[in-house]
This record gives sequence, structure tokens and C-alpha cells, in this order.
Amino acid sequence: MSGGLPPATAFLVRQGAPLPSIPRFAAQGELVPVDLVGCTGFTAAGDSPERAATSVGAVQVLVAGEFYNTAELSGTAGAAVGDAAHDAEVLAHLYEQYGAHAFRLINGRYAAVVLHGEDLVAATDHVSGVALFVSRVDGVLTLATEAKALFASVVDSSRAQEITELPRVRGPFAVHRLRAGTVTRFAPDGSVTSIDTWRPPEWRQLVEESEAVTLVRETLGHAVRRRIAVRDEVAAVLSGGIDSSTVASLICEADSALTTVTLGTEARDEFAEAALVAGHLAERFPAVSHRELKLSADQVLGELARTVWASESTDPDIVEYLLPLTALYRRLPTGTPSRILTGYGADIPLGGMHRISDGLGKLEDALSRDMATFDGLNEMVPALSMSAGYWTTHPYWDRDVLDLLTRLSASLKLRHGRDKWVLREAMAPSLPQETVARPKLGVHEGSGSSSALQRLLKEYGLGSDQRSAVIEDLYDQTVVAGTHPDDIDLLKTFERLRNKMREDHE
Ligand code: IOT
Ligand code: MG
Repeated sequence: MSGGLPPATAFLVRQGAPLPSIPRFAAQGELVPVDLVGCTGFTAAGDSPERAATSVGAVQVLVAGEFYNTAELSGTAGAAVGDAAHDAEVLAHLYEQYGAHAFRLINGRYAAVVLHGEDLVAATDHVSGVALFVSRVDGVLTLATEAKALFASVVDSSRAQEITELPRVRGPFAVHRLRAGTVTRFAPDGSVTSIDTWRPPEWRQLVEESEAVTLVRETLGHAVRRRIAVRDEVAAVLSGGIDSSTVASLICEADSALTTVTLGTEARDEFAEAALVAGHLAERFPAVSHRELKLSADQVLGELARTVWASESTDPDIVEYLLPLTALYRRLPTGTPSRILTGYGADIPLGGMHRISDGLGKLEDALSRDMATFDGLNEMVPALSMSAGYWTTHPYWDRDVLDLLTRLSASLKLRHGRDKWVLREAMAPSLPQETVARPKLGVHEGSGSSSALQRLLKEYGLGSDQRSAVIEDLYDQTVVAGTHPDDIDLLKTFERLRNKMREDHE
């Protein structure tokens, strides 16, 4: 990962048959033909996309994204894995030994396709950190990391076949999503079978306060270190809240140079809170540089179509969270390192989005619900930042971290009147007291993007329950019909929906 990006961050591959056109991904980068026998396809948008496809013996593999536990894997799986030059080769060697169970060993942020004998096997990591989609037309499978590339690859949609074993994504014909933490095998007779590779733990581990605090700090520190890997410079998107400040601090402790960037608008910003953290870190670690990016709330809102296009998400809350981040990635100052660590995802296993007053049972309800429903929301897909040329990675959703945080008892998350207590306590020695004690402010609140969207809806006479209609309409335009977000007129979209609503009422 010399330049900061994985070899490839997007691919499309089809069994045998030629593609009607070269795919277009939201992830930006040079397209390279996939070099696998019996397939056509392209990889894109990485440091060395040609390295994303490889074969070892009779096993051919294609990988987008990266693995984080190759050091541990070589200890378990032997010299061939240890000597592998890149992740695709690691997977090929693992697959030779373990078959589809290879995916149970890997901790990463990736989507992969394996061709072995007559079988095609497809998988994404434990949380679908890189999403993967599949279509079947006249029995021929096409797989891609972005659904839009599949919608564009089907010439005659009447021939698209339903794959009943897999969830379908929104659209006029069958395009399916591979499940998180699952390996799916497509046999030549059309049968589709899956094995689980990860499930959120349901049990709760009872550990002492101090042991929990140490575990959290060590596990997170390790996840951050393996996301830096080489001592290159990295960036962190910093709100000055406990989640991203923790990541920034652990990056510094791993001896990496760090650029922090904070977004604010005229409506609201967290500049003071973020500057406090960056200043505190810079006292101990001189290789910290901090930047503030100020946009208007309208500029942020102007990224709505791009956010939907890149994330392919239709969940209105998720799109609201991702909106300011999309705006930020797109306008990062030149010279920002191409590898960005974020604090995204911390609030899910730690219950940060829920009210303290609700108590432990309700907190567990919320945790179970969130851990059971994230798949398909696409909140961490790489296209979001790769559409601006940056690779993001999320230490809180590292497999080991997520596993640990989920199974810690709720009483460690909600304790002494504090939310996310165990994380705050773990970081108390490293961060300003004010940061450790800071209550949560969501990214959508801190940037004013929620209120800007509400304002626009109101202006067009649309209720806040119409958020979904707006987002689905943008999805249909960009993901299904393939219109580039720069060619979408957001106000016209609102106008059209207003007119449609009026007609429906008449
Ligand atoms: P929030 O936790 O506020 O932000 C997520 C990350 O975005 C932060 O950790 C930080 O790295 C970055 N960020 C936030 N604000 C700024 C800013 N002003 N400037 C620069 N970077 C910033 C929503 C949320 O509240 O985000 N995300 C939750 C919940 C996800 C819900 N998903 C689900 N239920 N499946 C989260 O856990 O991150
Ligand atoms: Mg957070």
C-alpha cells in the first residue's frame, strides 16, 4: 500500500461472456482489464489494480480492498501465505488450504471473488465494508462492487433472473446484494449456497472495569496500527468528539504523521472542539497538522445526489450522516494523505446514539437492533471517499474491535452516568478532559446538513417524511439510470416530487 490506497477498490467481473461496455464506478481511478481465465471484467481505482487479480494453482481470485491480519494469517497458514506479495495472493493460498472457509480467517475491508473448478465463490468482509452485488442474466453471473455498474451491464433487463437466495437491491430488475459476513457459492447448476463467516456476538463478556478499559485501548490501538501498516502519513477526519479524537490519538501513538481535517458550516461547526484535540496532540507529537474546512450548508446539501450515487444507500438517516463526509472528502485540501481513518461506526456497538436515561435493557435492545440491521445500508462503502480519490478505513469496525465492543456488557458502555464510558475511560490519559467528557453531537447536526435538508423540504412543501422519496428518486436517477450526479439538478428533483405529490392528492 505504498501510495496509501489498496491495489484496487472496485471491480466488475463477468463469467465468460463479453461486457457491453466498460464499467463506470463512483470510485475514481484507472481501469485495468481483469486477467483471469474464463472471465471478462475490470478492476479500478487503486494503487496497482493489476495486482487485485491473481491465480495460484487452480485457484483464481479477485480482491477489492485490503486485509488487516496478514501477519497473523502467515503464522496460521504457513510460509506460502507469509511470502505472498499482496492480499490477492494471500487469499489464493488460504483458499487452496481451507476452501471457502478461508474467509473465516480474514479480518479486512474487502470484497472478493474466487473461481475454483466449476464454482464461483463470492464474499465480503464481516460487515460488507466493501459491498458486493451480483446479477444473473441467461445463467451468466456478473459481480461488481457497485450496483450501478451492474445496472449498466445488463442490456436486456427482461432476461435478468431472480436469485431467490439473496436480497435484492432497489431497481426495476433483479440485482442482488451479497450478505455481510457470508461466503456464497454459485454452482454451475444454478444452485446458490452460503456459509457464515462472522455474526455479531449475542453473549456478553463480564470483565472488570480496568480489564475492559485495557482491552478496549489495546484492541483499538492494534486496529489503528494495522490500518497504517507502513509509517506513511495518514489523515483523520476529526470532529473533536471522543470517537474520532481516539483514532487521531492512537495514530500519533503509532508514530505516524497525521493530518486532521474538520468540516464546519455557517450553521454550525466543531472547530474549537477539534482544534483543542489537535493542539493537545501536537504538543506531544510534532508531526500533527490540523486543517479546518468551512463550507456553506447549501454546499453540503448540494452533495446529496453524489452521496446517494456513491453510497447507493436509500436509508435517509444514513444518507444524512454520509452527506457532510461526502462534501468533506470532495474538498480536502491538496496534499491531504490519500489514506484516511475515521471514527465512523463507534456509536453502533457502544450505543452512542441512544439516550442515557433509557437504561441498560433499552441500550441492549438498541445494540441488538443496530447490529442486526446494518447490512445493506452501505454506510462504509469505499466509493464514498474513492469518488474523490481517498481510501477511508474505520478502526471501530475492525473485526476484532467490533467483536469486543459488541460483547462487552452494556453496563460498561453506560456507567457512572456516562455514555460510551469504557471508551472515554480508556482514552482519559491521552486526551483533554473536556474531550473525554464531551457529549455526542452527530455529524449531521455538527455540520448543519440535517437542518439544511429540512429547510429545503419545507420550501417545496414536502414533509420530513418525504426525505425517503427524495433519496429514492436520486437513487433511481444515479444508480439505476446511470446519470452522473454532476448532471442532476437537485432543485428540479424537489420540484418534480412536489408536483407529483400535488397530483397524487388531487
Ligand atoms: P458521527 O459519530 O458524528 O461521525 C462519524 C465520524 O465522522 C466521526 O467519528 C468523524 O471521524 C467524522 N466526522 C464527524 N463530524 C465531523 C466533522 N465536523 N468534521 C470532520 N469529520 C467529522 C452517525 C453519526 O452520528 O456520526 N454515525 C454513527 C451511527 C451510524 C448509524 N448506523 C447504523 N445504525 N447502522 C456512527 O456510529 O458513526
Ligand atoms: Mg461517532
